[in-house]
Amino acid sequence: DKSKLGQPVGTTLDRFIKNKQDEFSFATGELSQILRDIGLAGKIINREISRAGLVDLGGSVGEQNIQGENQQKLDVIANIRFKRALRNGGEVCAIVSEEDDGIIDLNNPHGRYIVAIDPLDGSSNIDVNVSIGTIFSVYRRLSPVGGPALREDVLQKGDDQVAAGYLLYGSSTMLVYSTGHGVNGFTYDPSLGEFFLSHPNMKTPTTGSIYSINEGPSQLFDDGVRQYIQHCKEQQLTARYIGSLVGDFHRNMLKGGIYIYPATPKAPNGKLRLLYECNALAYIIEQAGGKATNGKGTRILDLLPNELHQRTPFFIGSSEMMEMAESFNLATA
Ligand code: AHM
Ligand code: MG
Repeated sequence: DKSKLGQPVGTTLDRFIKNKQDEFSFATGELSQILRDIGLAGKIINREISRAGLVDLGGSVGEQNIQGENQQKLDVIANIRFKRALRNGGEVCAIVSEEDDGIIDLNNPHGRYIVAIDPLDGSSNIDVNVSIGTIFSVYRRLSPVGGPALREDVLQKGDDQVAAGYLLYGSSTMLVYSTGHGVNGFTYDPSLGEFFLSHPNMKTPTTGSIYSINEGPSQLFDDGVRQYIQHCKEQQLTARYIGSLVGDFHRNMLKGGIYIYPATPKAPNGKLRLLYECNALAYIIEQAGGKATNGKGTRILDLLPNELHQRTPFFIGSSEMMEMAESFNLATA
């Protein structure tokens, strides 16, 4: 039994990465090592999450991260686990994380890669047993090896990603990633402790019937966004919104749909963060045949960041739905 890629069913993540390393001759296997490190940390987080209701890991530690959000204990745990895995792997010199203010130097001055990560996204959903995720982007550093990573290393545009992906801790745990040669998805088998290739060469439908937006504050949205939502209703599309970006994104990518987190007067750049939320998913959706923009006609992957925790309005999904949405002049007040 063979998958579409010619990989035997039952291909583990490690085997798949190994095969790809041969195929694309990733210079030294460093990128492969990073993906394996992320997979390993993901397994550990998966274990912690699945016990969250049992061992009082849920709830807030009573501290806020630098963006004034309540940090969940699992946010902290996930942040530590990913940093440790990437430090020990040795290939990554610095990390940008949703949970840390500045650039995190991993004391790997010879590491040639940078990782931007949201270790646990949608963490307000932990206490209510709803899916959450990890989102990551990998960049090659620009500064010479041997010294510390610089701001220019971490402020690269999304087009410069060399790999990106996410883990979804859902009814199954999945790892989905791309190195710019299509998108592949792996499902975790907890009894074997392995990720297996389950979704080879993922493509998103060119159109679909799902729209995903938190419509509560719609009175604050620009006219174009409101009119597009009205259009979705007139078309009798299906509204689906978990409030966990990875879950909402993953569903829409598989089934066809559009996800929107627009700007409001209070949050003129929306809520979601360019470096470790939007860029990775934009890279994945483009690899899967879809589109991602800021609703002002600019591809997410073209945005040049100037701050680590910069936000952007976010429109992402099936190409025809994105084109329809963009035709509503989304940024017009
Ligand atoms: P977080 O990084 O603090 O978890 O916030 C990001 C989450 C996304 O997962 C989700 O898409 C969004 O916030 C939901 O926001 P809202 O509750 O405003 O709809
Ligand atoms: Mg987040």
